[in-house]
Amino acid sequence: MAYKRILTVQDISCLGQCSMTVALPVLSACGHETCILPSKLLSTHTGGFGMPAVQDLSAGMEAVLRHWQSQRIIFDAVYTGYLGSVAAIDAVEKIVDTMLAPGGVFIVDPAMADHGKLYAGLDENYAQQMLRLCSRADVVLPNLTEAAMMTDLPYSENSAGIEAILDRLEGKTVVLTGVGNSPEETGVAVRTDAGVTRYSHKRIARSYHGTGDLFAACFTGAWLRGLTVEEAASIAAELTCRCVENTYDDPAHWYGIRFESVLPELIRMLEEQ
Ligand code: PXL
Repeated sequence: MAYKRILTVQDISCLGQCSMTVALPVLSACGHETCILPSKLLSTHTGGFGMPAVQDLSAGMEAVLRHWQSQRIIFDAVYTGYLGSVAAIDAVEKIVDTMLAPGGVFIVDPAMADHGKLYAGLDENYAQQMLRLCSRADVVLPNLTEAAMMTDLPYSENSAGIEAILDRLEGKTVVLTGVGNSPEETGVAVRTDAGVTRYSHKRIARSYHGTGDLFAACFTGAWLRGLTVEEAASIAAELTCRCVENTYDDPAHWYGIRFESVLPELIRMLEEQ
């Protein structure tokens, strides 16, 4: 398998099983060297624990970049998730401009909105800057809400209008999550130069924070091992579904996705490829 040096840039939510605390173990389980650049420190994610304690780290990011540049550090891939500030988006652009290895790839999970609205604490200007970052990516991993924002088309919870969204994304490589085919099924639509491929799996009537982050990290880790975009999306969807099942039985675990005990399954799936 390919062994890549990946830089992931996203926040650290100290508690809540999302962003960096998911990406790092998943990318390591996929067998890659994983470097991190935290954009923000939050006591929890912003989805249900009240007002988290927040420390913006964008000044620190600039200092890290200066040091890395002085050491001529480069990465095979840069993969971003929730960034949380326009300054962090700007820092990512600098990294992509100056620190990607020849042939290196840039993967963006916009991680800014769901169910038709922006995450708490993010504003329209942030959304516009994130859309600009998406336009520079080799692969974008939006959910339906974010894909509607990318295409300037209306969002619909039941995936109505998805064909128009996929048409408008022509020419890009996009892995679109949460595409429902029926009340019982949900899935992924992959748009590449080769056309659109869809995968569906059973819909579990709960959603957990970190599910999108888990999907994005699995996709990134699998794709960078040399799988096709379609193969990597299919593995990421299956694994995410297994982790949701693994969380469903535990009502006390409303705040995050229990993925840890499912990581051996991810490793097995990858080894079978
Ligand atoms: O899972 C996405 C995410 C990441 N980081 C923070 C969040 C969220 C979603 O709400 O609040 C801080």
